[in-house]
Amino acid sequence: MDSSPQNLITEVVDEILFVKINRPAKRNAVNDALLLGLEQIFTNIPAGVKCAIISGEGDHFSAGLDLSELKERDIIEGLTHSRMWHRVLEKIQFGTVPVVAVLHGACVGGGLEIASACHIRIAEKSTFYALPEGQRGIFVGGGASVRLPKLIGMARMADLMFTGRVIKGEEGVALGFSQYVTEDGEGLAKGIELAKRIASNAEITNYALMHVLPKIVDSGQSEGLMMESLIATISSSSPEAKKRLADFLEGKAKKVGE
Ligand code: 1HE
Repeated sequence: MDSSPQNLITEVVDEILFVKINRPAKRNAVNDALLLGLEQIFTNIPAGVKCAIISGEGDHFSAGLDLSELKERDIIEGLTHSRMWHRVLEKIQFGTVPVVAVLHGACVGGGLEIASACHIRIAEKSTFYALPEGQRGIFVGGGASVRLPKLIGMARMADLMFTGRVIKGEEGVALGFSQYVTEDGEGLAKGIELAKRIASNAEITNYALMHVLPKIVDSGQSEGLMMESLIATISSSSPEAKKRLADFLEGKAKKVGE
């Protein structure tokens, strides 16, 4: 669409926003313009959209930071650049709709950081994960050290960086990189299936999963338990929850697994 930021394609179909990273000649490497384009998209989710799906054009999800832009920076410029990544990825993680990442090919460095900021990851079998920062003599700067240990554990993240280890899609699902793995070419269909399910949830449930659960996980036990009680009470007192509970008791709602 013409209004999409440079190197990004967006399209809304029903309640789903499709976001495609579209820089295949550079393996979807993320330069500053592309990153700011993502910020623009995830700050302005169109009304009526209930879930987003992010994927990559070409043979790869993303080769990470555009290394050609990694020029000499002084300390303040370096900090500002890393904090820009943090700001944009927080727009994805703590935006208005859950985001499903559909991965294939390279999902490395900053590409893995983008995927980690999403709420569900689906990996096609061709996906491979790595943190080449270790080999490039730098450190992750887009939030991986906070988000990735929550998915795969600290030891595994350190292993990726110490050794340059590459994890493939099927192994990655067992290790926590993704929650789903599909045959090549089938990731988007799976993404749409999940996005439709997510879109059919009560809004308060999706809100709680996106905005409250991460705070509970980051907090101490007594604060976490109190936050859980608060959000449980708020959500169950909503008219939507009351209707859904009544529907179940009257045999009008789907059973678990249907
Ligand atoms: C790039 C980049 C990039 C490709 N920045 N230009 N990320 C990395 O260290 C990964 C670097 N990339 C690779 O290891 C490989 O490109 C791939 C394994 C992903 C794909 O290989 P392949 O054979 O399909 O492609 P290619 O021939 O390596 O690359 C095609 C073009 O894309 C080529 O440019 P050309 O002008 O010579 O055609 C590459 O230079 C270009 N390209 N990847 C710039 N990353 C917030 S901090 C995050 C820090 C990081 O993300 S560090 C990790 C960076």
